Amino acid sequence: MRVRRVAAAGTAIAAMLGMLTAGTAAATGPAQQGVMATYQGRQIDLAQGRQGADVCSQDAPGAVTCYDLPPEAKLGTEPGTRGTLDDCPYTYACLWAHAGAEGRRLQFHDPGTTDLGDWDFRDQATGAYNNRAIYGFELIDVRSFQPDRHLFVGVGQYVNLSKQSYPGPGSNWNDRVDKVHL
Ligand SMILES: [Ca+2]
Repeated sequence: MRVRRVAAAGTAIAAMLGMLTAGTAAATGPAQQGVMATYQGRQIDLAQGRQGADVCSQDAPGAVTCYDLPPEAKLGTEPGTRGTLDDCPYTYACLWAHAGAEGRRLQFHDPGTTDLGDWDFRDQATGAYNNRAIYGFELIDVRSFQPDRHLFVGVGQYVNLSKQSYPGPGSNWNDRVDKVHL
């Protein structure tokens, strides 16, 4: 719509003014949002924190639900307890904050690239499990002025990232993942 109006104005100056106006509107708009999720009957912006949610699940394009596990199922989401890989639903790619299916979990169903900063989970993953029916997924460490690093997780594979070597003396992939690509 805006493009058509600018074209009708017919001058480069008008086009520039239009761009400037759009830029000003963007700069004065609300703070950039992360992923919006449904949690306890309301919408939360995950980039502002998960507000205590045990699990956040991307179940369909644009559909993210966070929830708390019932007390008897808390095992795995509290520090020092253990869940199992079966906590990751079939057809999902899962990330945990700690190794051994322990800690808070994110799970992704649909293809796409997810910036974990939008999920309050950047540089936090330690466990990754691929319970998808087919296709692997990639974990990505974003680096400034250097190529990003990628780690592939095959179907049925569990990776303890703290035991996954990363280039550099004594380095590993723990707490490095910035993006997930399905
Ligand atoms: Ca990183």
